[in-house]
Amino acid sequence: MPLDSLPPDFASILGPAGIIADPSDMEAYLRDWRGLWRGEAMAVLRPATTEEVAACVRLCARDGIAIIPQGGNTSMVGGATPEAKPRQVVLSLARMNRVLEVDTADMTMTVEAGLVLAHAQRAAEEHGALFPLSLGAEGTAMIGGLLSTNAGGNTTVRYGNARELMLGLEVVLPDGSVVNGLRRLRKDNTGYALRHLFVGAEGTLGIITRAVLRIFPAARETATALCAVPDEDAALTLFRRFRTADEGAVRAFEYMSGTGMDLVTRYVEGATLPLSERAAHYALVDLSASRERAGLRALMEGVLEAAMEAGEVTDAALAESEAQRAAIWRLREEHPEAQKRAGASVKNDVSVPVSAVPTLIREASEACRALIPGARPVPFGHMGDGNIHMNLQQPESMTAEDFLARSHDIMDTVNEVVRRLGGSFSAEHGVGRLKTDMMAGWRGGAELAAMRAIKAALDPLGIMNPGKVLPGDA
Ligand code: FAD
Ligand code: 2HG
Ligand code: ZN
Repeated sequence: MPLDSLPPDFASILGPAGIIADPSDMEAYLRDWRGLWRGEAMAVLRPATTEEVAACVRLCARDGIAIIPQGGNTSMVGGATPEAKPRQVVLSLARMNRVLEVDTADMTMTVEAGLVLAHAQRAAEEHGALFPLSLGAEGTAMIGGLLSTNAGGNTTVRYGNARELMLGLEVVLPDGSVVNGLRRLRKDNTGYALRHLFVGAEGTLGIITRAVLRIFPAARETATALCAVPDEDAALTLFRRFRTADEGAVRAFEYMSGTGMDLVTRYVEGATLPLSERAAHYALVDLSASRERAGLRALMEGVLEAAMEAGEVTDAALAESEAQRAAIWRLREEHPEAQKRAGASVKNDVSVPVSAVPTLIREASEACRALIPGARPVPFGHMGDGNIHMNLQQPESMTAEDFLARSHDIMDTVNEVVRRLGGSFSAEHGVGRLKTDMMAGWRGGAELAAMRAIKAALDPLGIMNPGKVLPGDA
């Protein structure tokens, strides 16, 4: 497919450092993390300021060039990958990566959209504070991408999703005008809360360029345990025990299956199980407190002892050092990488009411095994939020191509269970290009019509991330 050439005005705005046009240098921007999609672009634009972003967007609007905003390109749903079309650019925020201010009086942090999450965490730490968003891709994912997908991750149970961590946004709209909403107010009821429109919009309504984020007091005490549990119900009962004992102390509560843990210990170098025996189910409990002598170790031991007496926990390893804590977390965080190394997999990032998680895992696993004999369910994730990655690993006897050809059947099969349990087909990864065909069935009628009206009002030319989120929005 011949690509159109980039009009020369872009070079005069961005200079040589701001444009990648060499095909081999562009390659990493054209492919997604999962290796499922590859698209085309006339160029990758790398603006360094909001003014440069706005000027680029104005040129794109003038010339009818579609824009695919990109942060760390870790999307699980192909949201940041261009399609195979002749007239589009990837707009990377990577050069806009500064921490502009950390304010420990207001407990806010103002940053540019291309700041990598791990760097945001470190900046908060350097000021004795905490930016709590935490997920496996934190070394690559950027604040603009995290806000645009309303990312969840491991600490949602305590601190909420990315949306709850955002107070203000600066956004370049599809006509190149700039909404300067970089306010740091806890209360601000002044008409439509426009900032929330862009959180979770996956780049279809505008480009986030800067954000004011909430920060929190740093953790002064932590307690972390990996527990072997007999079944999914026991894992949920354990979560309830901790919540009842001290809801404020639970920083994360994650579920993992024996199958997933086997993949991690097999495919990830140095990952070893700190328990004497393999189990069919595991729970990772992470407690933290901002005060010293919070008694988290006693809380952990007390709850685990009671759970063991009740037969809900069969074995547990408590982290005795920061290194052991990191090693336990690694067993959880490496699930996506281990699945990738183990062959083809189909992901189902779904949510149900927390009480329905055990039923979801059991029924969806059973339905998937019946659909594709030999396929291995690898459910894991954020049990405390009702968000399970109900993933399926290819059978050893099947080729990756044959297995992936069944992706939509598999997703439909899982989603049937999810629908019955009152859940959602996308909990934290978004819709991207992977799930647009599910929107009409799940969010049809007035809800989808309202979304289309918002899209048409803000982006009448349809240049912002076409083909993503809304069905038929090419
Ligand atoms: P990208 O992938 O670059 O983009 C994501 C979407 O946002 C795209 O639609 C893109 O067009 C849009 N976008 C990017 N930047 C902007 C901007 N500045 N303005 C407007 N739109 C923009 N997700 C979770 O929620 N929880 C997890 O626990 C989690 N764990 C993960 C673990 C691994 C190993 C990996 C690879 C991914 C994981 N993800 C998780 C998914 C992914 O990291 C998140 O969706 C993340 O928010 C994407 O950030 P990014 O900077 O990579 O965005
Ligand atoms: C996680 O929780 C991510 O690790 C990725 O959301 C989930 O690989 C997945 O399906
Ligand atoms: Zn997740």
